[in-house]
Order: sequence, then C-alpha cells, then structure tokens
Amino acid sequence: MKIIRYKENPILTVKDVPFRVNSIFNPGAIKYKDEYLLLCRVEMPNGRSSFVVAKSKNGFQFIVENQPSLTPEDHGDSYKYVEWGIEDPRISQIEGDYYLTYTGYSKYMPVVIMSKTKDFKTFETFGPISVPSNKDCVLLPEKINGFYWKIDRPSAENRRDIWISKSPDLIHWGNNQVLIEPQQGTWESDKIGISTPFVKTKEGWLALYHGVRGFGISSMYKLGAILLDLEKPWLVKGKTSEPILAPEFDYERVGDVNNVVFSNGWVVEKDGSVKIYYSGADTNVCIAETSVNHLLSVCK
Ligand code: BMA
Repeated sequence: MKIIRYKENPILTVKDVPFRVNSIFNPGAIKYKDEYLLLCRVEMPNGRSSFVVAKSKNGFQFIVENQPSLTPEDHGDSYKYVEWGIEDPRISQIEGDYYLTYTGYSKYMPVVIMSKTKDFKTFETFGPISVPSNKDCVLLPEKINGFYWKIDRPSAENRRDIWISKSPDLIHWGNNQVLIEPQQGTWESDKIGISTPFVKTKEGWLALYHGVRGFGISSMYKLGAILLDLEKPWLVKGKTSEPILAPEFDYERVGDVNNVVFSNGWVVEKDGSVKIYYSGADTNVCIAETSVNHLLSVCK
C-alpha cells in the first residue's frame, strides 16, 4: 500500500467542535485503552491555542470532547512560556505514562514544553525542556544505552536543522548532535522538523518529518520519512528523497495557512498498517493510510 487519503477527508473541522474555536488541527495520536485518541490543537477565539481530546472506536469517526483538556492556564509556574498558546502535541508512551511534547509560545518565542498524563484528563506539566527557539520535539519511547532520547528542531540564524540529544531523567539533556539538515534546492530546502513520534521497526526507528520550501511570500509544507539506527539513534539509516504527501486537494491548499500538510501524530497498527493523522492548511484534521513496509521501502 502506498499513501491513500481517506475518502471522507477532512474528518474534523470547526463544525465538529462543541465549543467556540477558530480551527481544529495538528493532533497528536495514540491508541488509548480500546480507542483511538487524538489530542487536537484548537485555536481559541482570541487566537491562542489549547488542546482538546477527540475519541473514536474505529480510528475514522471522532467525537470531540465538550471542553479543552489542557490550556495555557493549566501550566502554573510555566505560564509565562505558554501565554500565547500551546501547539502541536506529540504523544509518546514511556514506561506506562504518556508524555506530551509540544510548543509553548510566548514573547520568549517557541520552546518545547513537556507534560505527563495517565488518562488525558489530568496532566503534570514540567515546563520548558529547551531554550528558544525550538519546536517539533519527539521522545523515543524507550531507553537506549541507559538514556532517554529526544529529537527536536532548534533555530539559529538561518539554520533549521533536526538535532538529537540524550538524558538520564527526561529533564536534563545533553550530548546534542545534528541529525539531518535541509537539502538545498529541493522540497525541503528551507526548514525541516520531525512530524510524528518514532516507532520501532525491524529495520530501525521510523518517523515522518516535514520539509518546507519558500516561494516568494508563501511556502509549502510536505511530508517525508526517516529511519534511524535502533541501537545508535544518532545514525540516520535512510530517508526519503521525495515527499510522501504534498498539498494537492482544496482542503490542503486553502485555509488559514495555504499549501500545508502537517502531521504530529499517527497510529501504527500491529499488522503494520498506518493511519497518518494530518492537517490540511492549518484548518482541519485528515487521514492518510499507508504501511510500515511502504515507508521503509521509500527510506532506502
Ligand atoms: C509550523 C507550525 C505548525 C503549522 C505549520 C504550517 O511552523 O507552526 O503548527 O502547522 O507551521 O503553518
């Protein structure tokens, strides 16, 4: 199976949200108990984002909860780092807990915030685990060589590269190294960032990433895939040279930010089939289906 868009895309829009929002998009995704759970970003009427849970029995039809699940105001002492909103959660299951890594936005510019939950109802927030500017952070779901690993996207001057670092406790991070960089003159020439959390496959750690190319005053967001070594995750075993998903349909071309396909969540099933939850034009939630085998084959 290559990449197949769900025929009823988009699966969620503003109309599906039972409270007042400007948009719903960029969900983190996980199988929780016997359901599919999306932690969606909702832009509130004041233009600042919070998260809301949406649940589904079959992975395609979701019901959005009646109120936000996590808001900037829930961040206690760290509120000043999330005052302008929380964005784009990635969910990793580590040792029985769910860790969320997401962008905290404020006058200090984007930082990576981490929180922990067991039930997606109450959250323990840890505040920033990076300095600005940094976003697009995922955690590997298990320790390797006795360390936790995070992959993120710091920005410096005109550089937008993906870096990896390690930690004994998920709080203190070091051993920073560059993992991959934009490819000049291609679809990923300006910026890249990890999209989905990594999943373990027989050939390595597999994830989707996004690549951005600017065109005049606008830009295009497309998705690719990347494979890291299982024991030495700082080694890139393969990546796509062409995008696997690019803006094509109206719901990806036209919206709050035109010409964007962006993902920060997927569900990889036991049989190797994959549901990519992604958003078109920063305005909705969509699904594309594929398989681990297909993604591995294009990472060669
Ligand atoms: C990125 C993030 C995403 C957004 C994307 C496209 O920098 O801010 O939330 O979906 O840009 O606008």
